[in-house]
Amino acid sequence: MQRSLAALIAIIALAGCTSTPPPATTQTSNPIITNIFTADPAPIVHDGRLYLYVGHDEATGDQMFNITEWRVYSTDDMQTWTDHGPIMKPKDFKWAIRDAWASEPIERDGKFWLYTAVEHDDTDVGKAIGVAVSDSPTGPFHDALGHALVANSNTDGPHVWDDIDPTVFEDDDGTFWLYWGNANLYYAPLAPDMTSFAAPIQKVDLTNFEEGPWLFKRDSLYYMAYAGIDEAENENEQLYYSTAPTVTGPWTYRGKLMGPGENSFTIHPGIVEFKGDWYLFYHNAALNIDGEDGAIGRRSVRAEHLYFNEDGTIQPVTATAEGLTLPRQD
Ligand code: FUB
Repeated sequence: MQRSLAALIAIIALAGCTSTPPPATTQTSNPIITNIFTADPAPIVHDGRLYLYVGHDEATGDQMFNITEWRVYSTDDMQTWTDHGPIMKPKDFKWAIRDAWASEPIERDGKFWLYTAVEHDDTDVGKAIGVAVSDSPTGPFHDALGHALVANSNTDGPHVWDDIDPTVFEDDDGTFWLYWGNANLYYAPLAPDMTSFAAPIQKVDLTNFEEGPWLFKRDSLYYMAYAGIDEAENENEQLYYSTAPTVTGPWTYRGKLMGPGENSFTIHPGIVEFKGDWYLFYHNAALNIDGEDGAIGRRSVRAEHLYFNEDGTIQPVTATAEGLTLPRQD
């Protein structure tokens, strides 16, 4: 009797030693940056780090936006962020006067090319796409061309701010593609110099498209996520996406990715795979800094996990204040 009791105790003790404790999880929170207002997140991965490009919005009072510079942050674990500070201002383009609007960088042969939207000076009108270059993902960036890559006069849009929100992508054959636009979605292949186009600018219609395109590829499918408006449902922008078998289409509308941003007319996607998991970056205007409430301007960037279904469609994402549970819990 005594022997079997001792054996039982030994078995229980052994089981206690060998059972694996549940993995420790960490919870991040949204927004990611809380000391300044930031908009239009653009994440890229380079050498095991995720670099996040944002516009720094200094709007006050009734100002819509006052985005004065682009800044970059980086992380290697999605929890701890390093602030690399400002990397460029709109006036670093001699032909631009203000508005560090949405931008996206890409690396080619050790150089980092930043495609970005700014307000043109009075030698053209409205918004334009500029291209800047740096030897490092953290800048500093300088104008690579000396004039706009796309000025308002180069496209046939319904208004003067249709040339904004560039998204840049390298296809499997080594061709780099630029998509951009507001109301109209334009695209063209970049020439090897990255500062000119290899073919004429074309236009494509995507359901509900408004602005903020973000092009990426997963397995054999091309994805275009974007901010769009479905007025029957909501007067504010929401995130939608379409997919295609090639980088130029044909695009199939796949529905809504995320509902409208809190307090915000705009929303803006940035999607990336990092260390095996996919993330959706976006912005809303839920942050309050020193009494400056969120508004159409004064937005802040955030991140959520992104889940794909077996057939390549994406599960709709809900904006959370809790942010990411790491490691990801499936
Ligand atoms: O942040 C300024 C503009 O608002 C961006 O270019 C658009 O995508 C929208 O987020």
